[in-house]
Amino acid sequence: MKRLVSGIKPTGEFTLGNYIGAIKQFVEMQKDYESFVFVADLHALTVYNDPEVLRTRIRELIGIYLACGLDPKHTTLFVQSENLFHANLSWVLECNSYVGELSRMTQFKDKSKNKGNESISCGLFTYPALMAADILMYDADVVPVGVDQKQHVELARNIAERFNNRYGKTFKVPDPMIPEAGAKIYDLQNPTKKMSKTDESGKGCIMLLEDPSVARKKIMSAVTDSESKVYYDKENKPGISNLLVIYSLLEHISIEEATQKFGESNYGSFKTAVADSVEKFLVELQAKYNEIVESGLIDEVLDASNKKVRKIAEEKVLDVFKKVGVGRY
Ligand code: ATP
Ligand code: LTN
Repeated sequence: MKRLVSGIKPTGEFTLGNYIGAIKQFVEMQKDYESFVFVADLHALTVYNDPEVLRTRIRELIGIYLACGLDPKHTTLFVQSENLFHANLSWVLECNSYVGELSRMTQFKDKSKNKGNESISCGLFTYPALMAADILMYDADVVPVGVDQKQHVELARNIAERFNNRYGKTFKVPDPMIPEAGAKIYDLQNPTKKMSKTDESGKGCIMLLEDPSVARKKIMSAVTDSESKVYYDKENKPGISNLLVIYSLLEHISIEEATQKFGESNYGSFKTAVADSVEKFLVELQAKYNEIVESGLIDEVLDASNKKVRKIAEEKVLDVFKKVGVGRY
């Protein structure tokens, strides 16, 4: 069975963008792939996070993974920092990456823009090498991510190929997998910008654990356009197109079917339908989440998976150390 590896950072509140762009794919693919899905908590350290809040978010994300339908029978869920080998492999991969290629990462450029070198952590710069370690550690065949992460997966491919050429076949070269529809969910107030958990006002962003009635209001006040016809046109109607994508993915129908359904509707009734759909999704998700939190399942699942991932990782890191010549054996 082919392997899938992916993760999400436990920073900020988790969003509908994280669900549609990432978690939904993991859930749909878990029966066909041996899946490893983790909480990328070491990646969260690239910027300062309150330690208590960070720790809360780590558990929260595992709860969300389970509530969204990741099944421990198919998916090994774990916390990145609890497997100490990730940081070991990351160092070796950093030493096989170049400052030039890391400087070309658009996420680094975006996140460091307008900040002086004295305030950007080195971790923000070397972030993709740690991400490569997460992926290459488990010999991933596919890495489902939102489109914004594709460049990092491509870098992981390059690092794997370079390492294999230098030291002999060690890593599988992974493929990114970007969902076709919903690769990017946009901010409801600024629909040309990604819906992001680090959005300051929060008005344009649906949080998975927020009050569903608040989420409903956010959809009802989403920015649209001055026309009054519902159809998909990302360039000229980014707000409506974004709502069509959200609706079709939550209702498991195509954008064409959603467009046909609302082609004759005004924006008010279209938004009401999208708001109903989002509200229902959140109510159901949160009911499952609360049940999971109370059941103690989170620790049970993590305790069981830790042994498994550490064993795989230790073998990989020892092989890498042997190949690069560090250690006595
Ligand atoms: P930030 O918003 O702070 O940059 P992020 O949400 O992009 O963070 P992660 O939480 O680590 O970063 O992202 C987890 C996954 O969710 C990634 O695969 C990312 O591409 C996906 N994702 C996040 N936001 C969206 C979005 N608006 N649309 C589609 N996918 C998204
Ligand atoms: N960088 C990713 C999170 C992440 C990841 C990974 C995704 C860390 N390691 C390995 C896929 C595979 C992000 O910010 N979304």
